Amino acid sequence: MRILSGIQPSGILHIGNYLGAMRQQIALQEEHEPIYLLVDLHAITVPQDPKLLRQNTLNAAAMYLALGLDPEKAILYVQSQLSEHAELAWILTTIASMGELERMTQFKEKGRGEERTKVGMGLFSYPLLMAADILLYKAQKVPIGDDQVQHLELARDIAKRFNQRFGDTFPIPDALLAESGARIMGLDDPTVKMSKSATSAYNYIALTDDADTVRNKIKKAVTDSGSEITYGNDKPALKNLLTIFSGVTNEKAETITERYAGKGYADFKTDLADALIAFLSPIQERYQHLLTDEQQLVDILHAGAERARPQAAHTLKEIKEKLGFVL
Ligand code: ATP
Ligand code: LTN
Repeated sequence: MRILSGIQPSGILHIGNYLGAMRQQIALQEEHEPIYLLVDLHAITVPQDPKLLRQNTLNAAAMYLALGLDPEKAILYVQSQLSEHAELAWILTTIASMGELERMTQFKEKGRGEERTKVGMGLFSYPLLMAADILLYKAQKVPIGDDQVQHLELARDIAKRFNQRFGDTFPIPDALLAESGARIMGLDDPTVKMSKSATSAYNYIALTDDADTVRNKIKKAVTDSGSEITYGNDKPALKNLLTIFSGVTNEKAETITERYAGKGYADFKTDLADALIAFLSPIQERYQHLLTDEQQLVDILHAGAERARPQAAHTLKEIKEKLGFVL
């Protein structure tokens, strides 16, 4: 079974990316040979500083490895290194309609504020590039956070339409959502998802935040009214903090709440910050060490692309034949 996902190398990675997507992605390497893409072609749909994009791509590779990705088991590479992604994305623009792309909430949100005529074409067609990533490998399972489900549904529709028009080609991919953590909310606002593009750094815990920053951010995290530590929808801010606590300690949320019977938010927050720091510090040590050898990272990414290339080329050839291109 083919598993594939992508992550944008466009800035910091946060605990939401980890609990919602990366944790599960890395666990899947034990039974399958999953493919994980650093999707730089997606990242440039909003303006990127070239130097930063390059560094962020290497940083994201280092973070995957620091979190436990084994490049012998999983295939990790940079999307732009295989031109098949862009080529298939073009073909898919002829299968999808303007209407279905206009309905994508991420496009609507990211394009908000801009004059409609100025919203980038890339931002608009972004989900087709994601569909191309998935279909190029005939992936069946796609481990993603909740915010990507709509894009995956579009990929499913496109796969079905292609199959109808040109004959059975693609399996219909399913989303794999984390049991807990598929939607980590902002620390400063539990009604919106934690996001690296948030205007305030108090929205997220970056995987690279140092101990003082973590303590400070958790201290400032908004909480609900009342003082009891309970897990439920009536306390969305606390529920989110408990999901994070549980995610980094592997304890059940109920086990954690039992410990705080009769105690208040102050104790809870101190311990949550400690748990996060204990979780993050060995990862950060490995991460910093990996970044000292840039060439090694580049080599790992090249090797990943070379392992994936034959299958990408094979699928694209099959598609071109079906479309009637002269080969
Ligand atoms: P951001 O909003 O932080 O820019 P994104 O979804 O636009 O995130 P990526 O960084 O590429 O872009 O996301 C990588 C993976 O992390 C995706 O599978 C996404 O669904 C998941 N993810 C992102 N934010 C969260 C979150 N708050 N909770 C759970 N999963 C998340
Ligand atoms: N659009 C996704 C990243 C992404 C992806 C993919 C996810 C690009 N290609 C293929 C799953 C499968 C995002 O913004 N997080």
